[in-house]
Amino acid sequence: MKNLFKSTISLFWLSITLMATTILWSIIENKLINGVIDFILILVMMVINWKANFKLMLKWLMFALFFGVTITIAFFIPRIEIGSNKANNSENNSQTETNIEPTGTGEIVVEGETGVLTNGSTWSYIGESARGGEAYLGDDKATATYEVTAKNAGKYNLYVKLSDDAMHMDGARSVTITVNTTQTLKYTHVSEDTQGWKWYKIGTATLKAGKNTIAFVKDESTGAAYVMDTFKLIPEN
Ligand SMILES: [Ca+2]
Repeated sequence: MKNLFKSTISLFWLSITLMATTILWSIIENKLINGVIDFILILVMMVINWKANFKLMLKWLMFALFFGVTITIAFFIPRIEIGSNKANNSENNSQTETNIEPTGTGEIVVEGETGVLTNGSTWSYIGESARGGEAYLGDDKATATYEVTAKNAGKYNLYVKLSDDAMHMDGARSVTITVNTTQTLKYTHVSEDTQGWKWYKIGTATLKAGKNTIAFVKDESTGAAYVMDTFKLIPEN
């Protein structure tokens, strides 16, 4: 009986760990429905585990609920704040979207995963996901910085390749883009299901010959991230 109790305790902790991990994962990946389903499934699993001892089951269930609610309050609720759709006052901005990959002579192609991440405390990374190599900026002021070498000085059209799932408010994935710290462009998020990746034209960036620094800065901490596979700079003329 004592051994049975011990193995029940182990199962309990396994369930708790699974529940916490899957819920956290679902929050990070913005898959809220998965989180809810996982939570219910694990509760069901726990009910089956403890069906022989309802009193014990209820006790652990209460604890599990407490644990789940604590995680929700601590991590989830602060993250569903509504992203505001800030006014776009940059004269260089001319945001449009396109389903076809833009190309042009002398284009500079930069992969999202080649950037350097700063201020990405919890909800940001630069690296691989199931979608491929990307920059994923969730935190307020999370920044992906890229060194871009241009052969010629001049005006370039900036295009970004992004992923969205239409699950979040407009503005939740917005970023501010700085070029050589002097120019500012803006990606203003409008929620949609991109069904994979989609290209957006952001506006005009003026590059100098040689090294340039381009930084993408998340506008605020929201329940959604700016997810960028690639960006391109195509000479205007
Ligand atoms: Ca990529």
